[in-house]
Amino acid sequence: MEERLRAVDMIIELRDARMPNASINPILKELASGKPRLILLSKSDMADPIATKKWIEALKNENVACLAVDIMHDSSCAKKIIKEALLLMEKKREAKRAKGIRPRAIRAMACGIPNVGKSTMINRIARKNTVKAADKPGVTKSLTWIHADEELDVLDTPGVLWPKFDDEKIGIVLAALGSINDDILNKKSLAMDTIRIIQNHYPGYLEELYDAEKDANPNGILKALANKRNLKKENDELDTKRAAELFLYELRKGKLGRLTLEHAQESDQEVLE
Ligand SMILES: Nc1nc2c(ncn2[C@@H]2O[C@H](COP(=O)(O)OP(=O)(O)OP(=O)(O)O)[C@@H](O)[C@H]2O)c(=O)[nH]1
Ligand SMILES: [Mg+2]
Repeated sequence: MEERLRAVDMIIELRDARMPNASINPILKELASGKPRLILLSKSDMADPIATKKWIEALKNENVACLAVDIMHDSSCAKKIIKEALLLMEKKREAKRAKGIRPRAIRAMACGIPNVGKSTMINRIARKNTVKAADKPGVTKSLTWIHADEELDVLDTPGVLWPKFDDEKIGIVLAALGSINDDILNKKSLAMDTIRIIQNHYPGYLEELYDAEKDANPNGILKALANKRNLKKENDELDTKRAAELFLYELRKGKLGRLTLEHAQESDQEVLE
């Protein structure tokens, strides 16, 4: 990717609107070496709209070009992305025009963690399914150029995760929203850690959703969910392991409502960019 960066005019960096901090690639800014960057907060249809608004405000305060997008349902989204990309490249394109050269299509590299929606975005701009996209991490395996629009070529790239071991919450949030292959994870403890995060940001929300006690702890929430959905073991005990799997599945699909796991004010402003 570093090698290919030399041949691109700009970067389209996708971050998940439900975890705009955990989905940052901290070295991308360096790698970009001054190239224009457009940050897209993807899957905004599943994120808390108030939290997304605050993230966009925080990014704009840092003078970063950014947009919250719902690539799945908003048909005007491709146009908005192309417009922002053209705006970012306008000076260079104008300089070409001044020399009598017709500017060629912008070459943009789509970057971001696995499963954030890079390939889906490219297909949406191209108005056809040119590259494979699916709801699991690691779908794109190679770098592919797509002539997505008359004015925009986009390089699809495989999602990249980088180690950020200093913050345990980042690992939890990435795993909770499906960016890490979860065959290797203990789902019950992941679900409980995630429930704790949601309880912090949205007090009472899960308790009400699952008819749990007001002061229920994460295990109590899983029990209430198991009870509500009648998930029981052979011995008739509540099956909190299956409840944990169901909880994670529904969270990732956005079925628990519009929830954001990381809020703007809690992250260090410096890392934002
Ligand atoms: N709800 C919703 N789902 C989206 C959005 N964008 C992408 N998706 C879904 O997210 C899943 C992953 O999309 P991909 O485009 O394959 O993600 P990717 O970033 O290319 O992933 P890798 O190639 O694995 O790195 C797919 O199931 C898409 O349908 C969005 O804006 N909203
Ligand atoms: Mg992909």
